[in-house]
Amino acid sequence: MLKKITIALSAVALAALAACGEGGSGGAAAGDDGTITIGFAQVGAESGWRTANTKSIQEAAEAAGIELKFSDAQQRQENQIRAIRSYVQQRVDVIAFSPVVETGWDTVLLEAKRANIPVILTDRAVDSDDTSLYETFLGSDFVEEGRKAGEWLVENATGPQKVVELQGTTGAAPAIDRKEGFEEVIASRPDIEIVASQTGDFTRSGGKQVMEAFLRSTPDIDVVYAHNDDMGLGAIEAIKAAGKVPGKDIKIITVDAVKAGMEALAAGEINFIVECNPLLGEQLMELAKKVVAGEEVPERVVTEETTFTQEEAKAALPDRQY
Ligand code: GZL
Repeated sequence: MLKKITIALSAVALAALAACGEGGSGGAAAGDDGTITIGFAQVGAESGWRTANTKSIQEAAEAAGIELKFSDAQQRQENQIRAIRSYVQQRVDVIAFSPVVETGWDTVLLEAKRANIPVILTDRAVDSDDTSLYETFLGSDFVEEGRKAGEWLVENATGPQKVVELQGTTGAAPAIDRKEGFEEVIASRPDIEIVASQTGDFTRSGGKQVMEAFLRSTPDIDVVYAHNDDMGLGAIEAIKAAGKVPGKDIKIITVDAVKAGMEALAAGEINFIVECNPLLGEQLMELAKKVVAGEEVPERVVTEETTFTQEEAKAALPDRQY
């Protein structure tokens, strides 16, 4: 009898120890030789911004001596979830990802938490009530980016404006927030109206296809507000094919400020670009080191960024890193 009770108590003790080790606070342990391994689940390769963001992360990991496991989800949430699960199984020291959409992450992030693997959000946020599921969120203020786009239009629009909007990926934080910020500002001008709005999924081809449809269905478009440069560049193709002059017959406002967008801005085919900085790699690696070491990190790290007019683009282009 005593032996059975002893075995039972030992099992309980072991279970308690295991439970304590899971989801406990404090940093994960780095590899035996001190090397940190980070698992990064990237959205995809949908835009010039994403390409620059991936390059920044890969280069920063190498410079920091951090081992990077990297996956490209091709803009599909199920692929990102699968990648995060694989990083948990591989017992990486820290997981980072850019959530393709805001919702549907709690289950897999709880699995990482129970495995005592800290998670860092980069670029895009998740919409979850449980902020204990991640250590910090490093990325832009997309609502402010939308406000900046709206402010340029309000300041430069003399008279009524019919606006068509090329939204980013449905459900993605930048798409939701850039729309919110833009609408918040143009609400001050009843003569500025969004007459059509549809997702182009942050891709050049998506922006072109949607703009072709807008040009067929919506007469007298004055302005295109594209949630990223790539969709704006697609819209330029469609506008030219329709025999109109982009930047003149139809004004174009975009977000990102990647090289191709800045070149179109300097050439007068885009009128204004709100910068969204993709160079998050160095900050991410510094945060990863702190998190693995169990050090405190800010709940939110907002990236610095600016805006560009056509003249400012001409001056800035020679020094642009992306
Ligand atoms: C914004 C980022 C967006 C870019 C797009 O931080 O998530 O995704 O604006 C990219 O170019 O596809």
